[in-house]
Formats: sequence, structure tokens, C-alpha cells
Amino acid sequence: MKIDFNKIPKFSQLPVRKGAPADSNWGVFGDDDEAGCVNFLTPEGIVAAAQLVRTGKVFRLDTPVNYASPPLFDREPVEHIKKSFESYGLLGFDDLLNSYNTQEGSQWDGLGHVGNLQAQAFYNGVTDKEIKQSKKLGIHNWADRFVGRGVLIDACRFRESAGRPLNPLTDDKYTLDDLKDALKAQKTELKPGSIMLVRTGWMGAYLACSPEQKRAMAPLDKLKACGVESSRELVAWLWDNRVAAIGTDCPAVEPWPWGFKDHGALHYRTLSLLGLPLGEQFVLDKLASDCAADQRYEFMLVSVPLHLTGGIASPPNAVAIK
Ligand code: UVW
Repeated sequence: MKIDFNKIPKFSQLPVRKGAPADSNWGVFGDDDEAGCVNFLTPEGIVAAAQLVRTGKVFRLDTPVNYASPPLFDREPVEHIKKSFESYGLLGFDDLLNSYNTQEGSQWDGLGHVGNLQAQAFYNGVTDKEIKQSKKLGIHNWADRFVGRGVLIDACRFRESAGRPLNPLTDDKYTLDDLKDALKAQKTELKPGSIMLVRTGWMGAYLACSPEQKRAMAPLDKLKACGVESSRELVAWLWDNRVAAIGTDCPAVEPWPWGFKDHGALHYRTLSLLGLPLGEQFVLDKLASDCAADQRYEFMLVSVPLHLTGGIASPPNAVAIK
């Protein structure tokens, strides 16, 4: 669909569809839309993003498969088997990835990942039954659309330089003001149709832990992790700036644990009410160092989610190109 940014309603004007939940954008991109805020990534935005490529540096934003040992939130580890061709009298192999959970490492949460309990629906009013029995809101809707201007907010570096470092291995949060002030300090602006990456410092802190510490912190009820605040003001800011997606280097974008029954949780406010993709466990440290070195916090971002029809989530398969 063709987006006219001037015609998109403000957060204060939502909802536009009769009967839609408060603070939802259901219907803004069409009653049958399944792409959500990824609609903000336009052909014009992609052409502009390509102009940001100046040095030819490429930064991979995904963790290696099986990086977390064990994976967080009780997710299954991947069993990688090399299947030999020797029974054919040949030299060669295929890969088998057994028990592959698309959220074992870096990931985009797709719009079928969580529904809003209060509204008893997923983005755009899609029902639980539709997610279960059809391809509705599948990750395939983003398979060839996740390209545009990436912007890094190095919230971790900002808080450190302000003398207020945060311990990423706690459920402490970066506030909306932290994000705005970090952007100001970086002399970077949000432009409509940006993919926002926020470096929280969690990934670096996790990687520095011992195998025993990683084992101890992995289960759902043991993990504590920082994130960004899950307020109405934060999502209003994201929507009013036409942010297409938010990706972070922490496990849940918002601090973990978040309350599954809390209607104000960021997962509900973004995925289900706004169709805004959440990215978790991204690898941002090398990109952040490069941005600090050349003071350019914007780049072209190319993410090619799995072409899994009806899929719930995907590794981002993302690179930032500067
Ligand atoms: C949690 O918040 C549990 O993370 P995810 O979005 O990967 O489910």
C-alpha cells in the first residue's frame, strides 16, 4: 500500500476503527493489513537509506545459532546434525537443525506472537483461532519488506557517559527521556520510516558471564534483564515518529520479567495494538563502536526474515551497512 505520512493519524487520534481497543491503530493500514508498522518502510525510504552507505562496512546483527547456552526462557537448543551422503558413495553433507525454535537467539517477534488479553485479539483484530488455523499475520508478510533506514540509539553509552550506568543484568529500565536525550547527544534525528535499534548493554553483559552464570539465569523464572520503559508515552512517541520497528540487544525489549496479565506491557502495546515489530537479543556492540567512532548513527538496514508462511517469529538475518 502507498503510504502518505501526512495522512497517518496521530497517536492521540487513535483508534480510527469503531470498536477497536484504545491506543490501537487497527484499520489505519487497511482492515486486512497484516504487515503493521513495516508499512512505514517505503520504496522512497529504501532509496534514501541506500544513500547512507558510504564506507562499505557491514555489521551482522544476529547472534550465531545456539549462542545462548542454554537458550533463554526455557526455549529448546538447536541440534545441528550434518547428514552425510556416504550411503550414496559420495562425499558431501546436508544440515539438519532439529528442534529449531525461531526465537532461540536474535529474533523479530512477529504479529502472531502475542495477542492482547483485554481485547482477546491479535493485531488488527485477528483471532486466536485464525492464528492457529490460518497463515494470518505470519512472518512471511515481512519476508521482502524489512529494508530501510536504521537508527541506533546507544542508550547504554549515553547513561554511562552521564554517570548513571545501568546494570543490564537487572530488570532496570531505560526511560523515554533517556532515549530522547541519547538521540540529542548523538545529534541524530528520527525520521518517518526508521528501524530503531536500542543498545541496552545486555548482550555484552551476558556474553561476559561464565557458563555457570548463563545456565543459572536462563530459565524464565530466574532471568532478570533490562529493557526500555513500557509506557503509553513511549509507544505514542514511537507511533508519532512513524517508527517501523524497534530492535534491542536485550531479551524482551521491555525489562524482564514483565507481567503477562499487565495490559500495559510493551509486548501488548506494540505487537498487538500497533503491529509494531519487536526485535530482541540483537548484536549491536560492534555497530555501536563504529557509530561512536564516526559519529554517524544512521545506516541502511537490511533484514530478511525467514520465508516461513504463517511463521510466528524469525531470526532477523539482518545487516547494517554504513
Ligand atoms: C519475552 O518477553 C518472553 O520474550 P519474547 O518476546 O521472546 O517472547
